[in-house]
Amino acid sequence: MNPAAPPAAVDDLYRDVSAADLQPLWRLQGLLTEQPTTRAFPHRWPGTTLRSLAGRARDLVPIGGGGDRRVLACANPGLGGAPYATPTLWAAVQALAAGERAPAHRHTPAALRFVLDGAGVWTAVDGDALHMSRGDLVLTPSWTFHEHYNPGERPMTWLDVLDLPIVQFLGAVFYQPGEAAVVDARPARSASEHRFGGGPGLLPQPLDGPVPPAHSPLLAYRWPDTDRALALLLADGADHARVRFTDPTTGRDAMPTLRCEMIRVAAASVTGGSRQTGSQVLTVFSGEGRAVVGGVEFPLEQGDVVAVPSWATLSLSTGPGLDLFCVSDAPVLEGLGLYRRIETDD
Ligand code: 1HN
Repeated sequence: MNPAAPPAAVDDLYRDVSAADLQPLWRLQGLLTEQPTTRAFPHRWPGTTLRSLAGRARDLVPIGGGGDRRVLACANPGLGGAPYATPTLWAAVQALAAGERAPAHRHTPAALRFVLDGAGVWTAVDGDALHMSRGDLVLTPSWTFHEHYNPGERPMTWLDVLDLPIVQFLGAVFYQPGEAAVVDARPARSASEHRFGGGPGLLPQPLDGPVPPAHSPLLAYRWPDTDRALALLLADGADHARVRFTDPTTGRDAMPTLRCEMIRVAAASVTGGSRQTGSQVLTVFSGEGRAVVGGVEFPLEQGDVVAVPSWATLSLSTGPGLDLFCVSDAPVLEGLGLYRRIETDD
């Protein structure tokens, strides 16, 4: 700044700059930080609370409005009332009573379902009916029509994770209701699994389609397969094992925006810490233990949902053992050259 500048002229400058919808960088603080900063808090939504409130909503509130889904969204208290678990991830519990149907629609935000308990709901993805039971991961990729129906006798609740905040931020949300015609099929195996669920390392030939889809053609990952993979990895005495749900045709993440992994922490183990750019949502599938997230300690019980903000150190410990389903935005950061992960000793 010119030390000889008359103060009144400088005041005038700032007034005119502001009136012209401009901001001087030299007066802005905190734009470039040495390490990532985020408004999201480390946070835990207890499974007991999620189950009980989803059950009450199921009994009191009919399906309709709000995307035609009965969904309770995890709202991170650091995010100023936004219905987002982290700045990039939507996480929620969804409940469907016996005999109920959530009608077909499609949207550009991609979604996944992870079943924490029970069975009996079907999700049809572009008409392909996928049965959902405990421990299964079911994909509803971007712009695929999807509907849920529960022809069984029992209600079911599951976890939904979407990349909605990312797609919203990028100005790329499109939504379209589906046809009134409904899918009622209940095949033992979906078409996607008939073709791509054959087994480890076995790909049908020739692969379909001139343009590979941006997402995995396998739309369901079944718990017995996940469980077997984790058990094999832990058999050598490691303190934890981690598997990634991938597109069998490319080995890449199952969907372009969401990384899905299952972590098994062996009984009586403590994991080293890790931190990564981008945020994560953890869900306790089984077991119990403790998580330390950015210095905040949380007990972990079945059905808990935990938000892990960007660059927060995460470590896990357990007595009886712990299985965690973990979703992150890592493919987005990797695609942009912004992904960093370090393992720490604490
Ligand atoms: C949605 O379509 C579903 O299809 C669940 O089950 C949660 C949250 C926001 C926007 C759309 C579903 C959703 C959603």
